[in-house]
Amino acid sequence: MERRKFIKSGVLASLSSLIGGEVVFGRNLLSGYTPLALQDSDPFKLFQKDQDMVVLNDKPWNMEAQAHLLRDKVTPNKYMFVRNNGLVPEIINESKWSLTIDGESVENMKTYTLQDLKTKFKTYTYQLTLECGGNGRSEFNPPAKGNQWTIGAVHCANWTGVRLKDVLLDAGVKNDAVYIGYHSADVHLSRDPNKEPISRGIPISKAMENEILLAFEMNGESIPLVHGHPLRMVVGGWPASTSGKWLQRISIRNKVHDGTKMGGMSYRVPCKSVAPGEKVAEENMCIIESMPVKSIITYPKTGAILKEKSLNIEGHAWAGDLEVENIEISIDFGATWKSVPVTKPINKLAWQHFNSKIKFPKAGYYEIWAKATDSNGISQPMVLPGWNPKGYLNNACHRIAIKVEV
Ligand SMILES: Nc1nc2c(c(=O)[nH]1)N[C@H]1C(S)=C(S)[C@@H](COP(=O)(O)O)O[C@H]1N2
Ligand SMILES: [Mo]
Repeated sequence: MERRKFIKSGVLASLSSLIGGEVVFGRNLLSGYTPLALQDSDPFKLFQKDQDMVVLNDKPWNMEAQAHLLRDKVTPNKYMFVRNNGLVPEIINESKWSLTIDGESVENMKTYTLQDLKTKFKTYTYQLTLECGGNGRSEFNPPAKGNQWTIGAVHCANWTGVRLKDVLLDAGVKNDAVYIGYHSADVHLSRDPNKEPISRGIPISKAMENEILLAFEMNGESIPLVHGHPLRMVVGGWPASTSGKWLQRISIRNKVHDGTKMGGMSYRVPCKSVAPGEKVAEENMCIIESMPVKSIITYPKTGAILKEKSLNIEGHAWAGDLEVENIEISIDFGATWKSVPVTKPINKLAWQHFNSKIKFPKAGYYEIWAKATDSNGISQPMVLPGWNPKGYLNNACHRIAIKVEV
């Protein structure tokens, strides 16, 4: 019998330092074997993303789309941005996965297996817009720290699951309930098991909306690992940081949830506008709720060269909890605007679409600007909206450049 060659202790020591911990059964490692932790981790392959997605960070993984990649009405996985605050959980046992409802304001603390959720409650599918609160951060000046998202941290997939409201009511919500907060299985960057990478939440009134889901499917399939497999909250219209991935526990709180990234500068903006670069005291920061009205031109791609004097311009628009009522397009740097039709959302909290023929008077360089207005009559600003320390809520008009060559 051929003798098996085990790894040498010197190699083992350097392996341990690479992995950042003891390889506990390292003496059993065969010499040719590369531990999974060190195997090639191409994020495009790993997460089944399109090669044109842009990686902003690898620890934790953060990746965004580009405007022209978001042309689909329902965003497919390969074009969905990824935002992680910590490390993706390594071991997920779907058959043992459970969700616990607890907190000061729960009537009866309860734990549900995935099977319980799927069989005890009615299932719904909604298309829901999730936009990272920091989408557009790269444009703020003075610059804000954090992932330098341009315009691609938004997606609108189909999510299938049970209503958060149905599960909360099944456990029982006391009269003094104010907020819910989520707890997840991802791992803090320090690997300290007592620290959560993120634990955010929403007021009880938002939690009771019909479209807020505890989802186990995305676009008709089980949720991909990086998007929260096997269970996640999906809160359309609010900063996507409220949509807890790898969901394990929801606390019904009798006060505003005080989990990681609920306080300080995280996902909060000055309650009153401040000058760019101004220091803001914590007590003057307010939690971001509904996201502002915004639109994106998805066709053509910026830099396109047209061989005709008219073209169908396509895009999407969304308005947090509200609806988009009007889309206007300008090809003369905002001097005149033309209203174009916008579809109704397929359900509440889903993005809406425009697709309209625009004529260009003659050959040359043009910019196409799009501006959406919500049902309260509030429009996107043409320039950057209010500066804030962490660079949230940039909903300035999207602009693309094209050349007409006939
Ligand atoms: N458990 C957990 N949930 C999370 C996060 C996270 O790091 N951990 N990131 C949040 C943030 S900030 C965003 S923008 C969205 C991103 O969702 P996606 O990666 O599915 O696009 O997930 C949210 N839910
Ligand atoms: Mo985010």
